[in-house]
Amino acid sequence: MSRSGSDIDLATEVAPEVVLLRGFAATTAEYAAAVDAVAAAAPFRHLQTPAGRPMSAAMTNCGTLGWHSDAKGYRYERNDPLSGRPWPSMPLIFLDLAQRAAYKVGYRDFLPDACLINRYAGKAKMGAHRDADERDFSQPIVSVTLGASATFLWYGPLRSGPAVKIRLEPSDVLVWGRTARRGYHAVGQAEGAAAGAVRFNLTFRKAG
Ligand SMILES: O=C(O)CCC(=O)C(=O)O
Ligand SMILES: [Mn+2]
Repeated sequence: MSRSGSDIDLATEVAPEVVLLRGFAATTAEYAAAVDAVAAAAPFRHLQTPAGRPMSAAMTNCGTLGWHSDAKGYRYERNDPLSGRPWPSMPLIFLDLAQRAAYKVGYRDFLPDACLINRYAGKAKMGAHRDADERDFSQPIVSVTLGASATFLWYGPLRSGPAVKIRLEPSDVLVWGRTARRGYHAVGQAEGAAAGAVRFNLTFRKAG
């Protein structure tokens, strides 16, 4: 990992090659407005797992590729299967945020082509998995929290066992790559979900 001394207080390596940039996505109202604009064109929906179960987090995408799941499996799609049209383009403020975060952690040429947007309301959460449907594992995952906080679990190379627990707050950005790129992780319910709080997560990837 390479980063400059001035970044030390902002960048915390919570596990090998998993770096938390606290408060990095500062202008959350602009990001929230961009999420709304994406969702107006490509609505949030509950995808089915390949086994036929609905996912509890609602999802949509922007960028040239969008993550999708149904009975045929996990994959990226160029068009939104709901509309048959291309996914909304990635807002420039998203691209800029993802590239600045990756650069801070030493990824100088991150050019994400996919941004999966997860919406966690009520009891929605995400079980242990790894992001493995992309072609280019030399590029990191840049993951942004908006709205409510939640506990993120980093398991690393094994799907179960002890996990590093990270409380992700709105504006926090988590970047993982290199030896951690295929690490297992999970996320709990949005804090305050019973009272209506909703968490959004932007997950930037180089998928194609
Ligand atoms: O919501 C999060 O913080 C993680 C989302 C995630 O791991 C994913 O979409 O693959
Ligand atoms: Mn993931």
